[in-house]
Amino acid sequence: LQELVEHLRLVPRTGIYEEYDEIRREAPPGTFNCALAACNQDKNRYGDVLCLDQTRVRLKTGRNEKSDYINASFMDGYKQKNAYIGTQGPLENTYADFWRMIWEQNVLVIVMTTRTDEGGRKKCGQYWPLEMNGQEVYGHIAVVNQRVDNHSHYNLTTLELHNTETCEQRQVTHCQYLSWPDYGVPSSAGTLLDFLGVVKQQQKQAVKALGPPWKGHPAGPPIVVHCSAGIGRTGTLCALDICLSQLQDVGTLNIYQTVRRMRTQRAFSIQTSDQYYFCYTSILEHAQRQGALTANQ
Ligand code: PTR
Ligand code: PTR
Ligand code: PTR
Repeated sequence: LQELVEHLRLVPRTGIYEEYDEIRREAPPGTFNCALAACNQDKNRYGDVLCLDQTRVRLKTGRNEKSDYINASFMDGYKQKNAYIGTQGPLENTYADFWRMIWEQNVLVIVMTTRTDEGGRKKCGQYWPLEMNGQEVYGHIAVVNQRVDNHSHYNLTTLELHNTETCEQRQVTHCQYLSWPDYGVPSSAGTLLDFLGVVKQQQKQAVKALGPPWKGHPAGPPIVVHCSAGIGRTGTLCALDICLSQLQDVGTLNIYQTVRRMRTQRAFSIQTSDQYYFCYTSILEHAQRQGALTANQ
C-alpha cells in the first residue's frame, strides 16, 4: 500500500494516464468470430464491443435453443477462476438468453452499474419486473419481483426465478448502483465502495444458504456484472474488487497488471483514463477509511 501511495505521489496524474494508454495499445489476445457471425450481430448492443471467443459464456443448446451466443465473458477474480461474468446491458431480443445464462451458471447475484436510460438515451433494457409483485416471463424463466429496497445510491431487488421446464425455483438478488454515468466515474468513491461491500455480502449470504461449497468453490457461482456495453464501468468495478481483495490478502496490489489481465478476458475493460485513475484514488480512499493511512497521506 505504501508503494501505491508513493507511486501516486511520484507519478503525476498524466503519468497514470500514460500507463493506461500503454494498456490500450495492446491488441486483444484472441478472436471475435462468434460475436461477428451474421446470425449474432443483432445480439450485440454495440457493434464495436464484442466478446472474445476464448472466454465467452456459452449458452446450452437444446431442442428449442439453437444458438449458444451471448455477449458475456468469464473473468477471473483474485485467486478465483470465473469470479465474474461481465456482460452488456440486455437488449429486448436477448432477455431470454440473459435469464438462460443466469439459470445455467447458477448465478445468485446480478450487479447493474447503469440506469436503463441516461441523458435521454437507452443504455439497457428493462429486463426484470420493476414493480414489487410484478412478474415477467423470459423464454423458459419466469421472474417475480418479491421485494425492492431503495437506498440513496443503489437499489436491492429480490427476484424469484421459476424454471418452467423443470419446475425448480431459485432466488437472485439484483443490485443496481445508480450514480455512475457511462464514460464517467462515480461522484464519490465512498458510495461505490459501500455498494461493493453490499454486493460481496449478498453473495456471501446466498452462497452460505446454498449449503456445501458450490462445485467445490467456496466463493460460489460467478457474480454477473453489467453496465451498458459491459466494459467501462463493469471493468472498473471488477478491477477494484480484485485489487481490494489482493490488498487485504497480501498487503500489496497491482492495478496495472490487474487491468491488463482483465482485458485478456473481457476485451476493452475500463474505457477511460479517468476510470483507470479512479481505481487508484478509490483504493486510497478505502485505505483511509480502514485507518491504514493517515489523512495527509
Ligand atoms: N459508438 C457506436 C458506434 O460505434 O457506432 C454508436 C453508438 C453510440 C451506438 C452510442 C449506441 C450508443 O449508445 P447510446 O445511444 O445508448 O449512448
Ligand atoms: N459503441 C459504444 C460507444 O462507443 O459509445 C460502446 C460503449 C458504450 C462503450 C458504453 C463503453 C460504454 O460504457 P460502459 O461499458 O461503461 O457501459
Ligand atoms: N466504442 C468503444 C470505443 O471506441 O472506445 C469500443 C472500443 C473500445 C473499441 C475499445 C476499441 C477498443 O479498443 P482499445 O480499448 O483496445 O483501444
